[in-house]
Amino acid sequence: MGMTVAEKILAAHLVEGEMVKGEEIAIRIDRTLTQDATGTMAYLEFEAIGIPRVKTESSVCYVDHNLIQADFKNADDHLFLRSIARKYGLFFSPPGNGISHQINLERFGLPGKTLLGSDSHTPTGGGMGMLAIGAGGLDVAMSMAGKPFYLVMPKIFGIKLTGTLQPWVSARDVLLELLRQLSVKGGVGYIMEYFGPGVKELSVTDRASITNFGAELGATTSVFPSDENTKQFLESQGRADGWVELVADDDARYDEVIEIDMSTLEPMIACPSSPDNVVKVSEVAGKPVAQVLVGSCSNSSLRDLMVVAKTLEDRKVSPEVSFEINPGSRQVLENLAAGGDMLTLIHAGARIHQAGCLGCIGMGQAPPTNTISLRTFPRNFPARSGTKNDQVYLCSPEVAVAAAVTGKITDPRDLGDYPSFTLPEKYLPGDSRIEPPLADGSDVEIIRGPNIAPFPKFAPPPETWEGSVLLKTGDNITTDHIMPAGAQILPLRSNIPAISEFVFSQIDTDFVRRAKETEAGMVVGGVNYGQGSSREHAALAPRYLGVQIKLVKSFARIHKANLINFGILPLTFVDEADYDLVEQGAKVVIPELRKELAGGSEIINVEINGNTIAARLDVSDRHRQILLAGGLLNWAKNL
Ligand code: MIC
Ligand code: SF4
Repeated sequence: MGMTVAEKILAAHLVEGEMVKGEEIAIRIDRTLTQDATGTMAYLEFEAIGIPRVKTESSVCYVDHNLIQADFKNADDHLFLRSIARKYGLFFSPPGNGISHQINLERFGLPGKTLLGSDSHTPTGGGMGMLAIGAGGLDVAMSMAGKPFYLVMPKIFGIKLTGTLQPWVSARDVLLELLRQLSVKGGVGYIMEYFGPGVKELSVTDRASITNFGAELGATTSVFPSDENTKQFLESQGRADGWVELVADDDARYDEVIEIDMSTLEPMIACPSSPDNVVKVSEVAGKPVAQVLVGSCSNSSLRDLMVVAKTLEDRKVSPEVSFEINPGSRQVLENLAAGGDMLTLIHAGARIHQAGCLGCIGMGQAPPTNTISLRTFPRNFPARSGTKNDQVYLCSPEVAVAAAVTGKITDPRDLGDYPSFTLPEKYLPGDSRIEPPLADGSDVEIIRGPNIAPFPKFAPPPETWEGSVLLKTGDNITTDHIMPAGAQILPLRSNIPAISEFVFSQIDTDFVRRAKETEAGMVVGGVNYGQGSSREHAALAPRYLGVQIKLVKSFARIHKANLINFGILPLTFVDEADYDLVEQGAKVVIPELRKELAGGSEIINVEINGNTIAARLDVSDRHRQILLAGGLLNWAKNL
């Protein structure tokens, strides 16, 4: 039987298991990436594994998230990460160089390779035919140590693209439409694979916008074929020698198929406060806007900023709007400047920031109270912007610039003719600050600032587990709810005792006090629990506070993997109606937990205030051993 692109890459990297959908497989990881906010912990874990040099084909350590240096913490972390890169044989991309995913496309990514990144938007690399997967830092650390990556063999969701995007409609609208149809959990358990005649209408950076934003579907990853457009993109980057063609076989089978006729798409927008709350722009047009941000790993390529600049050539930004540009990379900045478009942006009234994540993760750029902020970012989860009760809308660069000009949400087609522009045949590489690995880093001293705390140790679970329900949450809880980010909390990412003070602080300010007073805790949730980022701090910090069990209706993939890595039992309700029976504060007993784990029982009886309910433990045998050991690091040490 024929194979899809994703299946071909998986087959070429398979080291354990069989490619049967739903079964656990292990694949070889060619490359890794980390960013600073997850990277500090990933490297503390890598150090704990005790390997002298990374064993991957190439690994890159980026600094792109924690760019505000309000005190020593972020600045110290930057030095720590550079010293790690130098010691252990990694490339280092310093602050100001840009967002990991954009630079991966430009300078590192190659079709057919596997990439594991400690960031949920790693699938951006799928735009150039990589199998690029987001994971927790510990999984990335294991890959750097040469270990395979374990995952449940996903199903393949085929997205057949037909037609051509109309003027003022762009790649972002393709994914907004998919989010509208499928929701933030529609991709769970799938790789989204794009095929059909419409594929050739999209450039690599357009495709990357789509695979990037595909993380919001909950998918394992998303991938496009590698074709002539991929070759041309690599040529423009001076890297054509790494190109290989990679297309699905004619008789490839998809588990599901949706067709998107791109000719029929209109400009779309995701309303507050979920990426799947999507409507046509025309339905919300006219609402006044205070802030418009163009940037993030979804939409900050040269193409995106050129559309914006060309639209502004004979226009000015409305005085009611703070219009801000966060370029994706130094390469984007250099080429924008070389082509003269930077002057257009400055002249029209844009605020130009350094290349990086910035307001996308609440590192500055918080919007004013009770105002609308339009962003070309992938996430608008509540308060992620740094402002309580924020009203963040997600849209394309075209919709963003239209609002910047008019001061209100505007269908960009009302602006008239779509600007024409051509991208450079050869990009200025913009990579002069990227430091290649040292041939021998054994003499390099690791620089550790006072904020870098040692990695906490966790005990294995007891024979019989006793504790209480510390918190009951609803559906679609994000990792931003569990472990918020932002300028105040992000600098604590390398200090688990300090960051744990903020667990669930957005939804329950008393949680930490209760957790500290309780020896062992359980958290209860609804569907798609833990969606969003790959941050393992959303498992690690609650674990530090004593959360040892999560009982929910369903989990998001990366969060579930992170829970297991830190020894938290990921249970789901067998009968979802039992969710209603569980109350916060209830006493919980799981009799003979260790025996149940070791014996392989899939159904675990949980006694809640004396009533027994059935919970499912859907994990592999390897996971059971990890849970019995109290987490992956404990388990790996016993090997
Ligand atoms: C995000 O977009 O939520 C982040 C911040 O990039 C996270 C990583 C993190 O929390 O450090 C992600 O996407 O994984
Ligand atoms: Fe950075 Fe935002 Fe992309 Fe996360 S989604 S990597 S915070 S730009």
